[in-house]
Amino acid sequence: MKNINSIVSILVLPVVPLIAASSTAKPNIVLIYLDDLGYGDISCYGGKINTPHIDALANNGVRFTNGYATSATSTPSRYGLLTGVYPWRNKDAKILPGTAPLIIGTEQQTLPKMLRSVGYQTAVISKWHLGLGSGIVDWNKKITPGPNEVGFDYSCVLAATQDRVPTVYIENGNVVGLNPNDPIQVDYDKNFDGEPTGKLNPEMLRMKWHHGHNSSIVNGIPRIGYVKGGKSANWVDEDMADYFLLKAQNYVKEHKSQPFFLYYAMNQPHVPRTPNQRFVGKSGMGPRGDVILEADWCVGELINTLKSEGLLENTLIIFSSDNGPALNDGYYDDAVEKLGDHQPTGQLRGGKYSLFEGGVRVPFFSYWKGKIRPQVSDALVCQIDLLESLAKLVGAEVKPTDSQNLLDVLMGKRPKGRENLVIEANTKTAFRKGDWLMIPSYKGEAVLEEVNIEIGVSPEYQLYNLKKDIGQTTNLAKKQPKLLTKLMVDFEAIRGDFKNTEKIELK
Ligand code: NG6
Ligand code: CA
Repeated sequence: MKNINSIVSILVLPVVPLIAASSTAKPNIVLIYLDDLGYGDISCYGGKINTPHIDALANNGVRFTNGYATSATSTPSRYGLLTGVYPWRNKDAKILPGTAPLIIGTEQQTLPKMLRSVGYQTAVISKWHLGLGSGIVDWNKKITPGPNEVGFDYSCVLAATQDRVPTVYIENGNVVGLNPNDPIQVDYDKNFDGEPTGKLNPEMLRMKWHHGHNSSIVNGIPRIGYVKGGKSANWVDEDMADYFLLKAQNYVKEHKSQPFFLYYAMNQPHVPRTPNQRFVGKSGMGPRGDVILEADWCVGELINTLKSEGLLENTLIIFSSDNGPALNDGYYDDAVEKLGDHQPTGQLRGGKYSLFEGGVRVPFFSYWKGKIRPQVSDALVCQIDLLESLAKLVGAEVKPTDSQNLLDVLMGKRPKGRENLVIEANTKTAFRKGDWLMIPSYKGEAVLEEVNIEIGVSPEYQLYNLKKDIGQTTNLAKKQPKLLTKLMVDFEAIRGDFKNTEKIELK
């Protein structure tokens, strides 16, 4: 027996490393991307909201302290994430209405297409917000082009945001649960005759609007944009997290035979914050805190699925958020009143919509069980870098974009990231180089009044040393004119001629 065993092991042993090598070359990739989650919103980044499932990944992976979205709002950030191109290069990459056409060209290079070129199966689940169709969309027919035409084999998404119509799930281009006898129509300019609105029918509301959000009412929640019909297809807001989680879990279970890329674009804690009953009141911070708990639970459940399917060791997980936090983003939901001493941006200045750090510096970490050594990294990394970095990982070819190969940084093997980065907020741009952040002179309001966020706009040039002054309290532009000039030159070499818009657009 002994002899047979040793013969077997001699025969088997050399085969094992070969199998391991080929299965790790193309790991599954899960990109978990939250909506408006701030740098300080989760406990692993110092937040007062307890997020054990997210923390377990962050604390066992490379947790970046200088991880950036490209922009301070959703559409541009997502554009950068999926194309590797700075969003300010595309004039259409700004907060889109639910009826906007697709802003990624169907010929354009994308992250999912790159992965598909080397055999990956690809899926996007939850928030899209990059436009659908190529003009006027008939929501009762197959909606195309959309995610499936820019690289995703499978898509199950909301068109724009939870606060925008249409309030329906769209799976592979088709509205889910639509009754042909009750066709759906959507318009962002004018209401349909006889349809109630948040503005005119406050008695129908179970959530009050603070600014904007006073058009059509769905499930007692006033939204942005007008809709008529399609009632059977309306989502139940409180079930959305469970709905998308189940889709993500099923996707994993059904696609484990070949490497997959799952872009799980969760919509928490964007408005309207509608936690499932299981999470209501659990954070003590009102719905905003509760939906962060809900998101954390979803992450834990997805990890459990990866574990039970035996996939965790062969899955690279990247976690981030599309932009910084806003407390009052248009509804009265106690986000400000119940905040206590939780700091959604950590110590960062500004927030969503802002060129200050609170707008663009976000939670960002990579986790790969058994492959990545736990560490905190202060390397400068940006979501646009995923295109080049993941291409390097899987051995795919990519055409040059603004993306940089930071694979070793994501894997925790190199401490140094990018040299510089252009950040964007509502078409205005600023420049980070090393520890310095330079914001050019801009006309316009310094504070986005309704949301009560400083957006970083000032007629004065601004220069901050982020290493010494993370809260951007001391403008050193006048003290360091030479450095300012040098940064301006470097910035313009990348940015070229930049626009100076007068007022932030919210619509
Ligand atoms: C703004 C909305 C805000 C939010 C944001 C998009 C108003 C007044 N405000 O226009 O509530 O929906 O757009 O957020 O309508 S993002 O995270 O998708 O960029
Ligand atoms: Ca967002």
